[in-house]
Amino acid sequence: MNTKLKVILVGDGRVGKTSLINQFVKQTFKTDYIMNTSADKYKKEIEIDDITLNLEIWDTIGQEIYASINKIFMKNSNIAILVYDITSQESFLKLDNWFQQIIDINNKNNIIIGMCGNKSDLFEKEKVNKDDAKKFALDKKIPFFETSAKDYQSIFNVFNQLCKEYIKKEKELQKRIINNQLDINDTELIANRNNRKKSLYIHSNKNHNNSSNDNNDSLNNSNGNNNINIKKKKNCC
Ligand SMILES: Nc1nc2c(ncn2[C@@H]2O[C@H](COP(=O)(O)OP(=O)(O)O)[C@@H](O)[C@H]2O)c(=O)[nH]1
Ligand SMILES: [Mg+2]
Repeated sequence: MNTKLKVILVGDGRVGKTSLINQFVKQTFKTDYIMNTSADKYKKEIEIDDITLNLEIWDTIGQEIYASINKIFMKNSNIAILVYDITSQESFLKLDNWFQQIIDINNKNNIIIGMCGNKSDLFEKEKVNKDDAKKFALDKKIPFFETSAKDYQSIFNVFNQLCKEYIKKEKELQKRIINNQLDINDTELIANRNNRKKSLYIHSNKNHNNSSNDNNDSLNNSNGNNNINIKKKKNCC
């Protein structure tokens, strides 16, 4: 079973993607807002039914101007988490767009997608109708979670459930491999995995001389040439 998973969080700026990841990975929550200007990578192990999964969690940038960079990072994801802010109708209305981008870039049969209505602690300022959110999730056939980045358990539940779904799908795939019953989606998935391994190898060679750490990676642009620097802007835009 492939136990190294790429998980991606997408959604508009300020919905709480970075905060959710920080809570899940480091059990911390900060009230100040620091806008990412690049995608950041985090690592976390999660154990489910005696299986240890190594999650590589990618935090993307919600702002439109970074759309083309985000697309590079959305590729070959195993799990995608769509995030909106329950106090922002606009962030909810943009979910469809984020969903489409994920589907366009990945094989929709092989990616597990979940959706979070974040900032549930701010329920008094709630602007998004919960029934609309549930209907959206139902239409897209994805699970809906209410989260607060202040509450570890709420985000743990999201990762736990989506990883369980991943394991279930992987076991089904293993069965089809053993029984020689692979379909076209399976072969596409396996080819993508092999390509991903190759591109990760190339990427790590390119960055061999760069200083990097798990939480702060450098990346290539669509030409695969120029490195885009990681800078953090405080209270920007
Ligand atoms: N009250 C509350 N604030 C949150 C929550 N999640 C994020 N925030 C705040 O919302 C702002 C934007 O969060 P951030 O994680 O940077 O959003 P991102 O742009 O989607 O990564 C920050 O000031 C966070 O402290 C939450 O669940 N509850
Ligand atoms: Mg962020």
